[in-house]
Amino acid sequence: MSEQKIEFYEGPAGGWGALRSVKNTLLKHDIAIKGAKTLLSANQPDGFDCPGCAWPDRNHASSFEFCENGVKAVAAEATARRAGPDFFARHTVAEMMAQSDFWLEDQGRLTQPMRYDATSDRYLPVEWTEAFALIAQHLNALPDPNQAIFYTSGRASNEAAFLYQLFVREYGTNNFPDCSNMCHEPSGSGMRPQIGVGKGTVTLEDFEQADAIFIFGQNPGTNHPRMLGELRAAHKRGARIVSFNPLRERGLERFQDPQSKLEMATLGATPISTHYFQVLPGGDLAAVKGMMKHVLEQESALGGILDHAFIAEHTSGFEAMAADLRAESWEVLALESGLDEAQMRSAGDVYIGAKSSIVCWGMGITQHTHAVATVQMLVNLLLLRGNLGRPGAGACPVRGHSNVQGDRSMGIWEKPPAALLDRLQQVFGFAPPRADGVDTVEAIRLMLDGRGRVFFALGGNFAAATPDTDATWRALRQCDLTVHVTTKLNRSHLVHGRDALILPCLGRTEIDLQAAGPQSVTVEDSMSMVHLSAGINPPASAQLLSEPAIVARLAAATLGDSRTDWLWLIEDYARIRDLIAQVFDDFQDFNARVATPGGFRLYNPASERIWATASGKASFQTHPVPRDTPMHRARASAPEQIVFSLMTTRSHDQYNTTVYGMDDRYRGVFGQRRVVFIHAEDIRALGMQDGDWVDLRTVWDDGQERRAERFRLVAYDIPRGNIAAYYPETNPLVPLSAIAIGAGTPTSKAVPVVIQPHAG
Ligand SMILES: Nc1nc2c(c(=O)[nH]1)N[C@H]1C(S)=C(S)[C@@H](COP(=O)(O)OP(=O)(O)OC[C@H]3O[C@@H](n4cnc5c(=O)[nH]c(N)nc54)[C@H](O)[C@@H]3O)O[C@H]1N2
Ligand SMILES: Nc1nc2c(c(=O)[nH]1)N[C@H]1C(S)=C(S)[C@@H](COP(=O)(O)OP(=O)(O)OC[C@H]3O[C@@H](n4cnc5c(=O)[nH]c(N)nc54)[C@H](O)[C@@H]3O)O[C@H]1N2
Ligand SMILES: [Mo]
Repeated sequence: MSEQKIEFYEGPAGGWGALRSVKNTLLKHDIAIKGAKTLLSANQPDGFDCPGCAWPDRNHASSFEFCENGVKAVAAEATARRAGPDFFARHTVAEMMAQSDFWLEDQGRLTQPMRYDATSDRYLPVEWTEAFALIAQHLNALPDPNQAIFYTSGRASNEAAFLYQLFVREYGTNNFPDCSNMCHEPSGSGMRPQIGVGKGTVTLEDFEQADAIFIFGQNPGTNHPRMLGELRAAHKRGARIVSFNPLRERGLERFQDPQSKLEMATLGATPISTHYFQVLPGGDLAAVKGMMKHVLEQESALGGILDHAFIAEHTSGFEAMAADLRAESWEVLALESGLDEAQMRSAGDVYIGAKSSIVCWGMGITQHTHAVATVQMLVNLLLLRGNLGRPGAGACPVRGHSNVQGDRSMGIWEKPPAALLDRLQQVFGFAPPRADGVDTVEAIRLMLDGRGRVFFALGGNFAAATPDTDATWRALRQCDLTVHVTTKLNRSHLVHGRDALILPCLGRTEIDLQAAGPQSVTVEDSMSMVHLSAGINPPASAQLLSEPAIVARLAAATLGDSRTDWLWLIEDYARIRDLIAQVFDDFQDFNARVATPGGFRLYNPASERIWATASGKASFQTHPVPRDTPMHRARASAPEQIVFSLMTTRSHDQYNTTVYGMDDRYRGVFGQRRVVFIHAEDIRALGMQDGDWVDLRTVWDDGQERRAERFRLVAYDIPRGNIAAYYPETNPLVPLSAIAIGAGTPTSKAVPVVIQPHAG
């Protein structure tokens, strides 16, 4: 582990720093020799889909695309370390609770099913059959199936996700909270009514043709490193790249491509952003309104800027939005966005000057109170110049987990469309539950109220990823049974119900052998490309089951009179894909189409200018600039203190709740994670010094105390009144009731907090 220090990072993103980090990662996991083969098989036509992010791959056939954080994700799974029964015999749950998230993950792959034993406070080995019987017994004892909750993290394959939603609906509930609820839910909620699809409309080819690429609230250098390759190429051919981010993220500034011999040899780098706007957190809606106001003013002055034909033929709501923009004051827009009028106008000029524009966004947009409205404002911007459904243009919500989009396509959705339920009924001959289920935050409430009794998780780390840690832990501990299908040990296994199971599964990198031979699964990336993934490594332990097998065996154990032959289905996953094709029209001929090299792209009506909306048109959506958010209210409620807006974010050495290491190289943080990035003037205003230890306390209106303790102040280039710190350490500060309007997403990018000297 590196020494604790804060040191400005001079280098570009990528480059030799990335190569060094890869070497250390491989050494640590002891996979230096066989690791190379594993790594080279990531994102290859006959290899496995990288378990890192959801950014698509070029043709799925090009040479290995270098990605430092992809290597970390693969190595974390392919590690030689094991946490077997001997490990659990050595540690009580209480002892493991005292360890860090980093330590838990670092114990390596789990090897066999384990059941909690209260007498010894230990997990003890259990047979698979016994484990399934225990779950079935709990599920069948519930008076109402809606007392069971079935969480999904976005790594589950299409096949696993499809079987899972089928089993759970046949069991009788739509309680499907998933990681998407905490992630891109507002993107779907905003786009579906507006343009008729809840997914991005662009492909990688569009990135080759765009004249301008706008990036809102996203840190690709860390979270989607392969996206930098596209941005670098775009920059080199003269495209404008415009970033909106409160922090100057290194990956958005400049990039040294490890695949470019010239850049590596000369220590050269390609700049990424041509324009960089340090917008205030939550200020994007105002900033985009400013851009659009400028566009309309220029249209009046010069003409020829709006795509009138497109607006007339394809959209509704333009006049109302134009009137709203004309009435908007530049003072309010500047105050709320943190950008001055000239900056908003210059961003607008880039938009006007580009024939084709792409708008990308990430968690800096979705994890806010007005996330849905902000997403719709980004789409409004595109609509003004017909930047949808033509080459080089479109909307690009950049998804997180490698198959989070596919899981939703497969029906992992707590608010299933009636058409899906009708089809399930028709194909499988049971009556699916019709009432909506709970999302992630509602699931926590259900357990807190005692109405949620069984919690089952297909992957993920619910206890650490969700908000309001104290409440969430109380909720989980009240359950009769908690079950986690997982590859590695994490916090959620330790914050358990009265009965508890850990069920270890195969990872993507591993060979999945079933009766008909080695199986492939399928995944869908952020651009709706569906392709095969097949593991190449021997399983980490002979006792692991695949996720589809776990779901099928659980279904067989639980459902007495199911017409589905669950165990037959998992003998050959092509049989599961045939069922998927029967349920979803977009997956017609699934087996044949996915067998073609590179797979296929799902039909996306908006990218063909077909609007699957109620009116048959795309719509401009008018929204006021938010001036009464919880942040505004918290500041007004405590005028005697500085109430900061805290954004919780990812370091370069983590994958969500999985902490790979203690460095955040591009932000200059080494050997530690408990830091708070804060403006130097704000440190002075607090009467403190750079490096002081502080506690954070949430300012919320429900009378509950929420604290997170012992963070070190780090002077940083961040707008005044705002701070940033890492998740999951800061999740105790995020109130359960702090959610995005119309999407339920925790607003983890704007938590009102005060800073106090560390007590003790
Ligand atoms: N290596 C690695 N890869 C990952 C992940 C990981 O943890 N590690 N996680 C995966 C997942 S599930 C996801 S969802 C994605 C997440 O990828 P991102 O969407 O990049 O998520 P964050 O790291 O939270 O970064 C959010 C960015 O938004 C900025 N920001 C915060 N608030 C605002 C705001 O109000 N406005 C604007 N304009 N910017 C703001 C922050 O400064 C930061 O740069 O990455 C995926 N890929
Ligand atoms: N404060 C704050 N909170 C956030 C966020 C934030 O920015 N700020 N981001 C939110 C976002 S965008 C997301 S997506 C969620 C993430 O929420 P989750 O998806 O629940 O969390 P992860 O940390 O990605 O889950 C990691 C765990 O998945 C398990 N795992 C890994 N690979 C596999 C596999 O192949 N199969 C199975 N079954 N298990 C596997 C491992 O046990 C690992 O510990 O967190 C959200 N929470
Ligand atoms: Mo995510």
